[in-house]
Amino acid sequence: MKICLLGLGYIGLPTAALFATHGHEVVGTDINKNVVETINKGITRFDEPELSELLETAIVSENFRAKTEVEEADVFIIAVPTPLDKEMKMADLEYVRSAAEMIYPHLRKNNLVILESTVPPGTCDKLLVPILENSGLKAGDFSLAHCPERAIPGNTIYEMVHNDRIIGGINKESTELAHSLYSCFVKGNFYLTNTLTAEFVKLMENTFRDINIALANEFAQIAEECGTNVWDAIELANKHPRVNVLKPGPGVGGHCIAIDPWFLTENTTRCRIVSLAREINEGMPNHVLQIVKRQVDDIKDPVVTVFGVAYKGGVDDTRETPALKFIKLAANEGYTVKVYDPYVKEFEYEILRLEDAVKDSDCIVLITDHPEFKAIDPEKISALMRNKNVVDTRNMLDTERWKEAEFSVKVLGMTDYE
Ligand code: SAJ
Repeated sequence: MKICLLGLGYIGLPTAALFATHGHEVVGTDINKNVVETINKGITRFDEPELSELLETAIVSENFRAKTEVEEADVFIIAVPTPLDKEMKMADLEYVRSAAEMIYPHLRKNNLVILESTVPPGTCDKLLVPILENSGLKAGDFSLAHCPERAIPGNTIYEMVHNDRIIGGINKESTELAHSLYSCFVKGNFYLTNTLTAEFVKLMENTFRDINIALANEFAQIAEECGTNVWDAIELANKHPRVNVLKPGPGVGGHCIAIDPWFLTENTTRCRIVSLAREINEGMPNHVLQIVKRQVDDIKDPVVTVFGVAYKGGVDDTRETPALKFIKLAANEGYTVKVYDPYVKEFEYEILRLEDAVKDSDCIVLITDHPEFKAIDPEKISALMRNKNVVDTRNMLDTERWKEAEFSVKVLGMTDYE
Protein backbone atom coordinates (compact mmCIF):
# COMPACT_ATOMS: atom_id res chain seq x y z
CA MET A 1 0.00 0.00 0.00
CA LYS A 2 1.07 3.58 -0.52
CA ILE A 3 0.63 5.64 2.64
CA CYS A 4 0.81 9.42 2.86
CA LEU A 5 1.30 10.45 6.49
CA LEU A 6 0.77 14.04 7.60
CA GLY A 7 2.74 15.34 10.59
CA LEU A 8 6.26 14.03 11.25
CA GLY A 9 6.38 14.65 15.00
CA TYR A 10 6.53 12.52 18.14
CA ILE A 11 3.87 10.10 16.87
CA GLY A 12 3.89 10.61 13.09
CA LEU A 13 7.59 9.93 12.54
CA PRO A 14 7.77 6.61 14.44
CA THR A 15 4.48 5.52 12.82
CA ALA A 16 5.79 6.36 9.34
CA ALA A 17 9.05 4.52 10.02
CA LEU A 18 7.20 1.45 11.32
CA PHE A 19 4.97 1.22 8.23
CA ALA A 20 7.96 1.78 5.92
CA THR A 21 9.96 -1.00 7.59
CA HIS A 22 6.97 -3.34 7.30
CA GLY A 23 6.58 -3.35 3.55
CA HIS A 24 4.59 -0.19 2.81
CA GLU A 25 5.62 2.76 0.67
CA VAL A 26 5.42 5.80 2.95
CA VAL A 27 5.50 9.45 1.99
CA GLY A 28 5.86 11.44 5.20
CA THR A 29 4.77 15.06 4.95
CA ASP A 30 5.27 18.02 7.24
CA ILE A 31 4.55 21.70 6.71
CA ASN A 32 7.94 22.54 8.24
CA LYS A 33 10.64 22.46 5.54
CA ASN A 34 13.46 22.13 8.10
CA VAL A 35 11.79 19.08 9.65
CA VAL A 36 11.51 17.45 6.21
CA GLU A 37 15.13 18.19 5.32
CA THR A 38 16.57 16.85 8.57
CA ILE A 39 14.41 13.73 8.49
CA ASN A 40 15.49 12.95 4.92
CA LYS A 41 19.07 13.07 6.23
CA GLY A 42 18.09 10.53 8.90
CA ILE A 43 18.25 13.05 11.75
CA THR A 44 15.52 13.11 14.41
CA ARG A 45 14.75 16.29 16.35
CA PHE A 46 13.96 14.57 19.64
CA ASP A 47 15.47 11.67 21.58
CA GLU A 48 13.45 8.48 21.47
CA PRO A 49 14.98 5.01 21.93
CA GLU A 50 15.33 3.02 18.67
CA LEU A 51 13.87 5.84 16.53
CA SER A 52 17.11 6.86 14.75
CA GLU A 53 17.89 3.25 13.80
CA LEU A 54 14.34 2.67 12.58
CA LEU A 55 14.38 5.85 10.49
CA GLU A 56 17.76 4.85 9.02
CA THR A 57 16.40 1.40 8.03
CA ALA A 58 13.30 3.02 6.51
CA ILE A 59 15.39 5.45 4.44
CA VAL A 60 17.85 2.74 3.28
CA SER A 61 14.93 0.49 2.24
CA GLU A 62 13.78 3.32 -0.07
CA ASN A 63 10.27 2.83 1.30
CA PHE A 64 10.30 6.20 3.03
CA ARG A 65 10.76 9.77 1.91
CA ALA A 66 9.70 13.05 3.48
CA LYS A 67 8.36 16.11 1.68
CA THR A 68 6.23 19.18 2.35
CA GLU A 69 3.34 18.43 -0.01
CA VAL A 70 0.67 15.76 0.25
CA GLU A 71 0.36 13.43 -2.75
CA GLU A 72 -2.01 10.71 -3.99
CA ALA A 73 -1.95 7.51 -1.94
CA ASP A 74 -4.12 4.55 -0.93
CA VAL A 75 -4.08 5.59 2.73
CA PHE A 76 -3.76 9.00 4.40
CA ILE A 77 -2.77 9.12 8.06
CA ILE A 78 -3.21 12.32 10.07
CA ALA A 79 -0.79 12.56 13.01
CA VAL A 80 -0.68 16.31 13.59
CA PRO A 81 -0.64 18.09 16.97
CA THR A 82 -3.91 19.00 18.65
CA PRO A 83 -2.81 21.70 21.09
CA LEU A 84 -4.92 23.13 23.84
CA ASP A 85 -6.32 26.62 23.44
CA LYS A 86 -5.33 27.55 26.97
CA GLU A 87 -7.64 30.52 27.28
CA MET A 88 -10.73 28.70 26.02
CA LYS A 89 -9.77 25.34 27.62
CA MET A 90 -10.64 23.54 24.41
CA ALA A 91 -8.87 21.74 21.59
CA ASP A 92 -7.35 23.82 18.84
CA LEU A 93 -8.17 21.67 15.79
CA GLU A 94 -6.56 23.97 13.20
CA TYR A 95 -3.83 21.43 12.28
CA VAL A 96 -6.40 18.63 11.86
CA ARG A 97 -8.60 20.88 9.78
CA SER A 98 -5.70 21.97 7.59
CA ALA A 99 -4.48 18.35 7.18
CA ALA A 100 -7.95 17.35 5.94
CA GLU A 101 -7.95 20.35 3.56
CA MET A 102 -4.62 19.11 2.16
CA ILE A 103 -5.92 15.56 1.71
CA TYR A 104 -9.26 16.08 -0.02
CA PRO A 105 -7.89 17.25 -3.41
CA HIS A 106 -5.98 13.93 -3.61
CA LEU A 107 -8.74 11.74 -2.22
CA ARG A 108 -9.98 8.96 -4.57
CA LYS A 109 -12.71 6.35 -4.28
CA ASN A 110 -11.82 3.48 -1.88
CA ASN A 111 -9.02 5.46 -0.19
CA LEU A 112 -8.70 5.12 3.58
CA VAL A 113 -8.17 8.13 5.88
CA ILE A 114 -6.95 7.51 9.42
CA LEU A 115 -6.86 10.01 12.27
CA GLU A 116 -4.23 9.23 14.94
CA SER A 117 -4.27 12.61 16.69
CA THR A 118 -6.18 12.90 19.97
CA VAL A 119 -9.40 14.87 19.45
CA PRO A 120 -12.65 15.81 21.22
CA PRO A 121 -15.52 13.33 20.76
CA GLY A 122 -17.31 13.81 17.45
CA THR A 123 -14.36 15.29 15.50
CA CYS A 124 -14.24 12.54 12.84
CA ASP A 125 -17.92 12.83 12.01
CA LYS A 126 -18.44 16.55 12.48
CA LEU A 127 -15.15 18.04 11.27
CA LEU A 128 -13.33 15.51 9.08
CA VAL A 129 -16.18 14.01 7.04
CA PRO A 130 -17.52 17.36 5.71
CA ILE A 131 -14.03 18.53 4.69
CA LEU A 132 -13.16 15.22 3.00
CA GLU A 133 -16.50 15.27 1.16
CA ASN A 134 -15.29 18.43 -0.63
CA SER A 135 -13.53 15.87 -2.83
CA GLY A 136 -16.92 15.15 -4.40
CA LEU A 137 -16.98 11.72 -2.78
CA LYS A 138 -19.42 10.71 -0.04
CA ALA A 139 -18.28 9.14 3.25
CA GLY A 140 -18.46 5.45 2.46
CA ASP A 141 -16.95 6.00 -1.00
CA PHE A 142 -13.82 6.60 1.04
CA SER A 143 -13.15 4.98 4.42
CA LEU A 144 -12.35 6.84 7.63
CA ALA A 145 -11.17 5.51 10.98
CA HIS A 146 -9.80 6.86 14.25
CA CYS A 147 -6.80 4.87 15.58
CA PRO A 148 -5.64 6.87 18.60
CA GLU A 149 -2.02 6.36 19.51
CA ARG A 150 -1.34 5.03 23.00
CA ALA A 151 2.45 4.92 23.15
CA ILE A 152 4.30 6.53 26.03
CA PRO A 153 7.13 8.96 25.25
CA GLY A 154 10.45 7.34 26.18
CA ASN A 155 9.21 3.90 25.08
CA THR A 156 7.25 4.89 21.97
CA ILE A 157 8.48 2.31 19.46
CA TYR A 158 8.11 -0.63 21.82
CA GLU A 159 4.62 0.45 22.86
CA MET A 160 3.49 1.19 19.29
CA VAL A 161 4.30 -2.40 18.43
CA HIS A 162 3.18 -4.15 21.61
CA ASN A 163 0.23 -2.15 23.02
CA ASP A 164 -3.35 -3.09 22.26
CA ARG A 165 -5.07 -0.75 19.80
CA ILE A 166 -8.55 0.68 19.64
CA ILE A 167 -9.81 1.20 16.09
CA GLY A 168 -13.10 2.92 15.32
CA GLY A 169 -14.36 3.46 11.79
CA ILE A 170 -17.30 5.34 10.29
CA ASN A 171 -18.49 1.95 9.02
CA LYS A 172 -17.47 -1.70 9.27
CA GLU A 173 -15.36 -1.57 6.14
CA SER A 174 -13.32 1.40 7.42
CA THR A 175 -12.69 -0.33 10.74
CA GLU A 176 -11.59 -3.54 9.06
CA LEU A 177 -9.35 -1.81 6.52
CA ALA A 178 -7.56 0.10 9.29
CA HIS A 179 -7.29 -3.07 11.37
CA SER A 180 -5.70 -4.98 8.53
CA LEU A 181 -3.28 -2.11 7.81
CA TYR A 182 -2.00 -1.84 11.41
CA SER A 183 -1.68 -5.63 11.69
CA CYS A 184 1.60 -5.43 9.77
CA PHE A 185 3.48 -4.22 12.85
CA VAL A 186 1.13 -4.20 15.87
CA LYS A 187 1.55 -7.29 18.05
CA GLY A 188 -1.03 -6.24 20.66
CA ASN A 189 -4.74 -7.05 20.45
CA PHE A 190 -7.13 -4.97 18.38
CA TYR A 191 -10.47 -3.81 19.73
CA LEU A 192 -12.84 -2.62 17.03
CA THR A 193 -15.52 -0.01 17.54
CA ASN A 194 -16.91 3.19 15.96
CA THR A 195 -15.22 6.61 15.63
CA LEU A 196 -17.04 8.33 18.50
CA THR A 197 -16.26 5.56 20.98
CA ALA A 198 -12.60 5.46 19.90
CA GLU A 199 -12.32 9.24 20.39
CA PHE A 200 -13.99 8.99 23.80
CA VAL A 201 -11.91 6.02 24.99
CA LYS A 202 -8.62 7.76 24.25
CA LEU A 203 -9.66 10.78 26.34
CA MET A 204 -10.95 8.57 29.15
CA GLU A 205 -7.58 6.81 29.42
CA ASN A 206 -5.56 9.98 29.95
CA THR A 207 -8.24 11.56 32.13
CA PHE A 208 -8.27 8.47 34.35
CA ARG A 209 -4.53 8.87 34.84
CA ASP A 210 -4.84 12.60 35.54
CA ILE A 211 -7.50 12.04 38.18
CA ASN A 212 -5.51 9.24 39.78
CA ILE A 213 -2.42 11.49 40.00
CA ALA A 214 -4.58 14.32 41.40
CA LEU A 215 -5.79 11.94 44.10
CA ALA A 216 -2.19 10.98 44.91
CA ASN A 217 -1.31 14.70 45.08
CA GLU A 218 -4.21 15.37 47.42
CA PHE A 219 -3.19 12.38 49.57
CA ALA A 220 0.33 13.89 49.70
CA GLN A 221 -0.98 17.20 51.01
CA ILE A 222 -3.23 15.51 53.56
CA ALA A 223 -0.31 13.32 54.66
CA GLU A 224 1.84 16.40 55.21
CA GLU A 225 -0.84 17.79 57.55
CA CYS A 226 -1.40 14.44 59.28
CA GLY A 227 2.33 13.89 59.72
CA THR A 228 2.43 10.59 57.90
CA ASN A 229 4.53 9.44 54.93
CA VAL A 230 2.37 9.31 51.79
CA TRP A 231 4.87 7.22 49.82
CA ASP A 232 4.84 4.38 52.34
CA ALA A 233 1.07 4.72 52.70
CA ILE A 234 0.47 4.46 48.93
CA GLU A 235 2.76 1.45 48.70
CA LEU A 236 0.79 -0.28 51.43
CA ALA A 237 -2.62 0.72 50.01
CA ASN A 238 -1.53 -0.66 46.63
CA LYS A 239 -1.05 -4.09 48.25
CA HIS A 240 -4.85 -4.30 48.07
CA PRO A 241 -5.70 -6.28 44.95
CA ARG A 242 -8.10 -3.63 43.62
CA VAL A 243 -6.21 -0.44 44.53
CA ASN A 244 -3.56 1.27 42.37
CA VAL A 245 -2.83 4.82 43.44
CA LEU A 246 -0.25 6.57 41.25
CA LYS A 247 2.57 8.73 42.56
CA PRO A 248 2.35 12.32 43.81
CA GLY A 249 4.73 14.85 42.30
CA PRO A 250 5.26 18.48 41.32
CA GLY A 251 2.37 18.42 38.85
CA VAL A 252 1.46 16.76 35.58
CA GLY A 253 3.21 17.66 32.36
CA GLY A 254 3.55 16.36 28.82
CA HIS A 255 1.42 16.89 25.80
CA CYS A 256 -1.26 14.36 26.75
CA ILE A 257 -2.37 13.99 30.35
CA ALA A 258 -2.18 17.70 31.14
CA ILE A 259 -4.28 18.53 28.07
CA ASP A 260 -6.64 15.75 27.04
CA PRO A 261 -9.05 16.07 30.00
CA TRP A 262 -10.03 19.53 28.67
CA PHE A 263 -11.06 17.90 25.37
CA LEU A 264 -13.67 16.00 27.35
CA THR A 265 -14.90 18.94 29.39
CA GLU A 266 -15.35 21.21 26.34
CA ASN A 267 -18.17 18.94 25.16
CA THR A 268 -20.30 18.97 28.27
CA THR A 269 -21.65 20.91 31.21
CA ARG A 270 -21.35 17.85 33.41
CA CYS A 271 -17.65 17.81 34.20
CA ARG A 272 -16.72 18.28 37.82
CA ILE A 273 -14.18 15.71 38.92
CA VAL A 274 -12.28 16.05 35.62
CA SER A 275 -11.78 19.80 36.00
CA LEU A 276 -11.13 19.53 39.72
CA ALA A 277 -8.32 17.04 39.07
CA ARG A 278 -6.80 19.48 36.58
CA GLU A 279 -7.00 22.23 39.20
CA ILE A 280 -5.29 20.08 41.83
CA ASN A 281 -2.49 19.03 39.48
CA GLU A 282 -2.01 22.55 38.17
CA GLY A 283 -1.74 23.75 41.78
CA MET A 284 1.16 21.44 42.64
CA PRO A 285 3.99 23.77 41.54
CA ASN A 286 2.54 26.30 43.98
CA HIS A 287 2.42 23.71 46.74
CA VAL A 288 6.09 22.88 46.07
CA LEU A 289 6.89 26.59 46.27
CA GLN A 290 5.29 26.73 49.73
CA ILE A 291 7.60 23.91 50.88
CA VAL A 292 10.62 25.72 49.40
CA LYS A 293 9.55 28.99 51.02
CA ARG A 294 9.65 27.38 54.45
CA GLN A 295 13.16 26.09 53.69
CA VAL A 296 14.61 29.45 52.64
CA ASP A 297 12.47 31.56 54.96
CA ASP A 298 15.28 33.35 56.80
CA ILE A 299 17.67 33.66 53.85
CA LYS A 300 18.18 37.02 52.16
CA ASP A 301 17.86 36.96 48.33
CA PRO A 302 17.51 33.18 48.08
CA VAL A 303 19.02 31.24 45.20
CA VAL A 304 17.13 28.10 44.22
CA THR A 305 18.43 25.33 41.96
CA VAL A 306 15.92 23.31 39.97
CA PHE A 307 16.92 19.72 39.23
CA GLY A 308 15.07 18.70 36.08
CA VAL A 309 12.84 20.65 33.73
CA ALA A 310 11.72 17.74 31.51
CA TYR A 311 8.09 16.86 32.20
CA LYS A 312 9.12 13.41 33.42
CA GLY A 313 12.21 11.31 34.02
CA GLY A 314 14.42 9.99 31.25
CA VAL A 315 13.15 12.24 28.45
CA ASP A 316 14.26 15.59 26.99
CA ASP A 317 10.67 16.74 26.46
CA THR A 318 9.63 19.91 28.34
CA ARG A 319 6.10 20.31 26.94
CA GLU A 320 3.70 21.48 29.70
CA THR A 321 6.40 20.81 32.28
CA PRO A 322 5.38 21.77 35.84
CA ALA A 323 8.98 22.97 36.28
CA LEU A 324 8.20 26.08 34.24
CA LYS A 325 5.35 27.17 36.50
CA PHE A 326 7.48 26.48 39.58
CA ILE A 327 10.36 28.56 38.19
CA LYS A 328 8.05 31.47 37.32
CA LEU A 329 6.40 31.39 40.75
CA ALA A 330 9.81 31.27 42.43
CA ALA A 331 11.04 34.18 40.29
CA ASN A 332 7.93 36.18 41.25
CA GLU A 333 8.84 35.47 44.86
CA GLY A 334 12.12 37.28 44.18
CA TYR A 335 14.28 34.15 44.14
CA THR A 336 17.14 33.67 41.72
CA VAL A 337 16.51 30.38 39.92
CA LYS A 338 19.23 28.22 38.34
CA VAL A 339 18.47 25.15 36.29
CA TYR A 340 20.18 21.79 35.78
CA ASP A 341 18.87 19.00 33.53
CA PRO A 342 21.09 16.27 32.07
CA TYR A 343 18.64 15.59 29.18
CA VAL A 344 17.22 18.93 28.09
CA LYS A 345 19.23 21.09 25.69
CA GLU A 346 16.80 23.90 24.96
CA PHE A 347 14.54 25.62 27.46
CA GLU A 348 13.14 29.05 28.35
CA TYR A 349 15.82 29.30 31.04
CA GLU A 350 19.52 28.58 30.60
CA ILE A 351 20.51 25.01 31.45
CA LEU A 352 23.71 25.04 33.50
CA ARG A 353 26.35 22.44 34.30
CA LEU A 354 25.68 20.74 37.63
CA GLU A 355 28.52 22.55 39.43
CA ASP A 356 27.42 25.97 38.16
CA ALA A 357 23.77 25.29 38.98
CA VAL A 358 24.46 24.47 42.63
CA LYS A 359 27.22 27.01 43.24
CA ASP A 360 26.15 29.46 46.01
CA SER A 361 22.63 28.01 45.93
CA ASP A 362 20.42 27.93 49.02
CA CYS A 363 18.05 25.13 48.05
CA ILE A 364 17.90 22.34 45.48
CA VAL A 365 14.39 21.51 44.27
CA LEU A 366 14.18 18.15 42.53
CA ILE A 367 11.30 18.39 40.02
CA THR A 368 11.97 15.68 37.42
CA ASP A 369 12.58 12.01 38.24
CA HIS A 370 15.64 11.62 35.99
CA PRO A 371 17.44 8.44 37.19
CA GLU A 372 20.80 10.32 37.09
CA PHE A 373 19.77 12.41 40.11
CA LYS A 374 20.00 9.35 42.35
CA ALA A 375 23.70 9.03 41.56
CA ILE A 376 24.58 12.62 42.51
CA ASP A 377 26.98 12.72 45.44
CA PRO A 378 25.59 15.14 48.06
CA GLU A 379 29.06 15.48 49.66
CA LYS A 380 30.47 17.01 46.49
CA ILE A 381 27.58 19.40 46.08
CA SER A 382 27.49 20.33 49.72
CA ALA A 383 30.80 22.22 49.51
CA LEU A 384 29.54 24.39 46.66
CA MET A 385 26.23 25.45 48.21
CA ARG A 386 25.65 28.58 50.29
CA ASN A 387 22.95 26.87 52.38
CA LYS A 388 22.27 23.13 52.37
CA ASN A 389 18.58 22.59 51.66
CA VAL A 390 16.96 20.10 49.34
CA VAL A 391 13.29 19.57 48.45
CA ASP A 392 12.58 16.25 46.75
CA THR A 393 9.19 16.23 45.00
CA ARG A 394 9.63 12.68 43.70
CA ASN A 395 10.93 10.87 46.77
CA MET A 396 13.89 9.59 44.83
CA LEU A 397 16.94 10.78 46.75
CA ASP A 398 18.69 8.72 49.41
CA THR A 399 17.56 10.98 52.25
CA GLU A 400 19.94 9.56 54.84
CA ARG A 401 22.94 10.21 52.59
CA TRP A 402 21.86 13.82 51.98
CA LYS A 403 21.32 14.34 55.69
CA GLU A 404 24.79 12.96 56.41
CA ALA A 405 26.11 15.59 54.00
CA GLU A 406 24.37 18.11 56.31
CA PHE A 407 21.44 18.89 54.05
CA SER A 408 18.08 19.80 55.49
CA VAL A 409 15.80 17.48 53.48
CA LYS A 410 12.11 17.93 52.72
CA VAL A 411 10.18 15.35 50.74
CA LEU A 412 6.77 16.09 49.20
CA GLY A 413 4.09 14.19 51.08
CA MET A 414 6.10 13.81 54.30
CA THR A 415 6.73 15.94 57.35
CA ASP A 416 8.79 13.54 59.40
CA TYR A 417 12.26 14.87 58.63
CA GLU A 418 14.25 16.96 61.13
N1 SAJ B 1 3.10 11.50 36.77
C1 SAJ B 1 2.93 11.64 38.12
N2 SAJ B 1 2.68 10.53 38.87
C2 SAJ B 1 2.61 9.30 38.31
C3 SAJ B 1 2.77 9.16 36.93
C4 SAJ B 1 3.01 10.28 36.17
O1 SAJ B 1 2.99 12.74 38.67
O2 SAJ B 1 2.40 8.34 39.06
C5 SAJ B 1 3.34 12.67 35.94
C6 SAJ B 1 4.64 12.60 35.16
O3 SAJ B 1 5.72 13.03 35.92
C7 SAJ B 1 4.34 13.51 33.97
C8 SAJ B 1 2.86 13.30 33.74
O4 SAJ B 1 2.35 12.73 34.93
O5 SAJ B 1 4.56 14.86 34.30
C9 SAJ B 1 2.50 12.43 32.56
O6 SAJ B 1 3.40 11.36 32.42
P1 SAJ B 1 2.97 9.87 32.06
O7 SAJ B 1 4.21 9.07 31.99
O8 SAJ B 1 1.93 9.39 32.95
O9 SAJ B 1 2.25 10.00 30.65
P2 SAJ B 1 2.64 10.61 29.21
O10 SAJ B 1 1.97 11.96 29.10
O11 SAJ B 1 4.11 10.56 28.95
O12 SAJ B 1 1.90 9.58 28.23
C10 SAJ B 1 0.50 9.36 28.37
C11 SAJ B 1 0.22 7.87 28.41
N3 SAJ B 1 -1.17 7.64 28.81
C12 SAJ B 1 -1.50 6.77 29.81
O13 SAJ B 1 -0.66 6.19 30.45
C13 SAJ B 1 -2.95 6.60 30.07
C14 SAJ B 1 0.49 7.25 27.04
O14 SAJ B 1 0.11 5.90 27.02
C15 SAJ B 1 -0.33 8.00 25.98
O15 SAJ B 1 -0.05 7.50 24.68
C16 SAJ B 1 0.12 9.44 26.00
O16 SAJ B 1 -0.18 9.97 27.29
C17 SAJ B 1 -0.63 10.19 24.90
O17 SAJ B 1 -0.02 10.45 23.85
O18 SAJ B 1 -1.84 10.41 25.03
